[in-house]
Amino acid sequence: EEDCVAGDETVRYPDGSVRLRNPNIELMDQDILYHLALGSGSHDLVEMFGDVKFVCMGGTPKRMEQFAYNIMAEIGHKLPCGTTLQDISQFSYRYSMYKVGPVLSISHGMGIPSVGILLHEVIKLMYHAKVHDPVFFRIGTCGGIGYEGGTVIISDDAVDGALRNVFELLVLGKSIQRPAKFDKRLVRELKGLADPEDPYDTVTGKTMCTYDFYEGQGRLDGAFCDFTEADKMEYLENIYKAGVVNIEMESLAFAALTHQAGIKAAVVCVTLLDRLKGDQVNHDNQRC
Ligand code: R2B
Ligand code: URA
Repeated sequence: EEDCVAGDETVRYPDGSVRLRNPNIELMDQDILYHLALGSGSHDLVEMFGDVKFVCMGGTPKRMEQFAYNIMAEIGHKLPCGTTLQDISQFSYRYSMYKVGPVLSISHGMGIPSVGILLHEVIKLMYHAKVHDPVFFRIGTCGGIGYEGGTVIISDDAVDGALRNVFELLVLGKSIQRPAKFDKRLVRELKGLADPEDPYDTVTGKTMCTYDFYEGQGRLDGAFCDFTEADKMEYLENIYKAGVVNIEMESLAFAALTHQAGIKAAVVCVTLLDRLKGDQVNHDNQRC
């Protein structure tokens, strides 16, 4: 499979556990996962997380708490009488994290810097916990390009605002670029789960990932706007012709960092609106 890195022995141990590509970590007496309020010295990470199979991330703490309860109902997971799910990362005051059996549900905040910091720490968490073959998902919201609100979009590629298929980061003042690749087999598997009876469409396509919600996504309704409506429409029509089906703000880092770690990952987003028809997101479309 051309784009399937999950079987790549250079990034995983033969038993499927996550290998860290950073030799510094093993040399430290403990590793503090600061933004998760966890650490390899302070917590038994194998005991707490060793059975994880799926790591689901989405923007907001409330939605990921709700998602954890949905998973709980789905897999028939029971909590001790009178207890509720605990936010494991509560005292980080940054991200929230819930665990339901083999599923972790974590909020990633908005944008590449936020999801990037989280991915560094969650990938290290998988390594410390000796997790085997985890699959990472981002379940998020997006703007559709030619799709009505309520459409489910599975990303088969991620590109930046200039349609480049790489995640670019300044490291020691120099630009480094990492390929942003998804596991094509996982994309097909997820698409196969769509039911023709579903009251919404499920499609696959190229996702544009931007560094801003307003100007960066060609919106006319930010605090600033130095382009015309015609300029905006020309841009959106161009990216539509290039195969872009939706725009959001995390997929590039998500694809690139999981690919780099040899972790299978997918991004599945619901459209809140069709950007070819407008800019403003109606509150009814976005509940938490
Ligand atoms: C989708 O929604 C957020 C912006 O409203 C951002 O996190 C994203 O990717
Ligand atoms: N999230 C985005 O990044 N863009 C949208 O248009 C809607 C949600």
